[in-house]
Formats: sequence, structure tokens, C-alpha cells
Amino acid sequence: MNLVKLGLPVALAAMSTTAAAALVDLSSWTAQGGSSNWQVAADKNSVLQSVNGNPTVFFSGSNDRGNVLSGKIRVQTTSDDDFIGFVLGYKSGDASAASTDFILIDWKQATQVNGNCTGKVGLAISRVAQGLADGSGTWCHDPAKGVTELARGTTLGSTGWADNTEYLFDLVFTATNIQVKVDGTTELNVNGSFADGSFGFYNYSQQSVRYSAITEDVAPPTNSVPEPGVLALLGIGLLAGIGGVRRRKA
Ligand SMILES: [Ca+2]
Ligand SMILES: [Ca+2]
Repeated sequence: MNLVKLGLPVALAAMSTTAAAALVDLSSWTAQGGSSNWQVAADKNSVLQSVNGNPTVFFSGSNDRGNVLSGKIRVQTTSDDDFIGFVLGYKSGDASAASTDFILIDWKQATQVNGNCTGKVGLAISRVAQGLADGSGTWCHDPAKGVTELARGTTLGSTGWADNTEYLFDLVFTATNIQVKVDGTTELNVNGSFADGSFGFYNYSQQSVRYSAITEDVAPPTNSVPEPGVLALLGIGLLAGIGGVRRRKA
């Protein structure tokens, strides 16, 4: 085999091969939590949540750890300025359970004081240990009420979402790493230990939120750039091939 002619192209093709992401059928997803109305469109690939209520989740019911969920999110109204987002590692019943271990990614349009608790503008990731029943813990990310913030977005950490504006999102969910991209920019990249569970959508006190073009695929390697070891092996293969050609000519 001629490694110079065959080895490098074959190796590069193998590294760049990715399967086409599968469209997600949202008609099999389930709503839990506060008052809500998650209306799945006829094409089953888009859902509109229309109620301004307590924390609500719309989740897949499957174990999605190891996968990446992608799609679009848009608030289709100028009314209100509250929370939109996602949950990862959600298990059925978690919204009202006393003891939980799932991840909340929420994004608020504007800062708002609610009693002695302030909901901050911007995108954040938190670990939820006591469900979503206590709205004030979720509103202000209060660790004493089971919602512990892990990080805020790199560019959107204190920037709200815009009305009537569509954003592309990618959620990478593995046992040791979670990444959130918005319009292709990595906003959150958190290492840790993350429990099994579902992808879900999340709204709190925000109506007219549309999620669409939802796809799910196996998560890419955490670092999509080839590891140094892979590059070294490629280089050794290349040199061996060149050496072989030279020896045959000699
Ligand atoms: Ca608004
Ligand atoms: Ca509201």
C-alpha cells in the first residue's frame, strides 16, 4: 500500500465524516411544571409555548446524554421580558420533585426584582437540586433553594434576548462536559459530572416562545480538532510511506 497516495486522504476523510442529524418528532414530548400550553405544529418539528406562567418544561422522555440538540428559538412577541431556555438531564417528575440533579440553561431579556430576589438579564447555566416548584429559587438562581449557577455566557452573560428575533442554538450534552452555542458562538463550556436524562425546553413567566427545526445527533468529540497523538501518528505514517517510496527507488 502506498501511504503517500492513500494514507493521508483516507485518514482525513475518516476524521471529517459525520452522519446527517435526525429531525426530532416533538409530538412524543411531554409538558411538566407550572401552567403552560405547548402546541406542537402539524409538521411535528416546531412547538409554541403560549402561557406566561410558572416554570414549565417540555421534554423528550429519552436519555439524551451523549447527544447534541440543535435548532432555532424565537420569542414571537414584544410582550414581557422573562426566561426562555432549556433543561439537560431532566427526568420525568423533576419539575415538582424535592431532590433532583439536572441542568438548567436560562436566558432572561431584562433584569427584574421580584420581592427580595433579583432575576438577572442574560444567559446562564445552573445545576438544579430541588426541582422547579419554588419559583423564587429559579428566578434568582438561589443556591439555598437548590439552584446553583455554574457559569454565565461569554458574550451573552449579561445581554438579554431580543424580541421577534430568531437564534440558532446547539446544546452538547455528555457525562463530563456541556457546551451551549448561540448563533455559532460558544457561550457556555462547562466541565463536571452530569447525570443521565432528557433534553427539554424551558420557559418561566414568558409567553409566545417558538422552538423549531429541532435536530438531534450523537455529540461530536469534545475537542473536534484532531488530538496531537492523531497528528503524530499521521506524520509517522506519512514519513514511513515516503521512506518506503525512496527505498524502492534506491
Ligand atoms: Ca419583550
Ligand atoms: Ca412574565
